[in-house]
Amino acid sequence: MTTTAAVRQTRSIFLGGPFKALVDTDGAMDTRARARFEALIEGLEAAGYQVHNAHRRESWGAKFLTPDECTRLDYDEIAASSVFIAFPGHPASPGTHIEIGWASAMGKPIVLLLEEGRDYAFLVRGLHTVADVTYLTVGDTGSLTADVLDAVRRLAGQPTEPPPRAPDSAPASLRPGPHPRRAFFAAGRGDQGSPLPERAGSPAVTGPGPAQA
Ligand code: 5HM
Repeated sequence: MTTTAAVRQTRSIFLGGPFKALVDTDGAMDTRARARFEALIEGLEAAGYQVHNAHRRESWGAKFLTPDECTRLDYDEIAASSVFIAFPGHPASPGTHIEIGWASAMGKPIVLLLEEGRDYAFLVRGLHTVADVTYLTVGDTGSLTADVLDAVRRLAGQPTEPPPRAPDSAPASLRPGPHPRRAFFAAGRGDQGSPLPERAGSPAVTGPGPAQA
């Protein structure tokens, strides 16, 4: 079995988002953004998914790779992943927008994590017209990891060695649901997010929100 095949079998996920602008001159990443990435990585790995993430790989900014090194690695890891997840960022993350373009061109299912009340590029808002995109809103409710897991389970299926199944009494947001792929979920509102019609409309991201990861 090739390495790439092995990676695919474990249901690998690529997690992207703003990086360079969040690292200070001492090589330390913004603590709030780092914690958000760490929580997502921990949740995905606990559920049995392999997670590719440059922020962790590059020691949260303390050990940046060169542009030639990280570009090739990110491209190959996205190609080997079952699902691509990213914070497009506000302000927009240049590297993440390139990765979103790669992932959509590769035909990967995409989960975009959007901040309430922020404006995003037309091509991010309209990406669902040409790619399989699930938009999730990032809120302060702490349900982001559960919402992401829910989306990933629908898009990638269960990992090869799944963890013990959640009991039927578990909250719906922790169990695979029948949501349409291009649904828009509001964090904290669980299954009550407004579904988007296929190939019509943009994610409505309104209201005040905290700074983007
Ligand atoms: O432009 P920005 O740094 O925000 O781009 C972030 C995205 O580029 C991340 O999703 C990460 O996968 C990738 N990246 C990387 O792999 C970015 C940088 C620094 O720009 C890096 N390694 N050193």
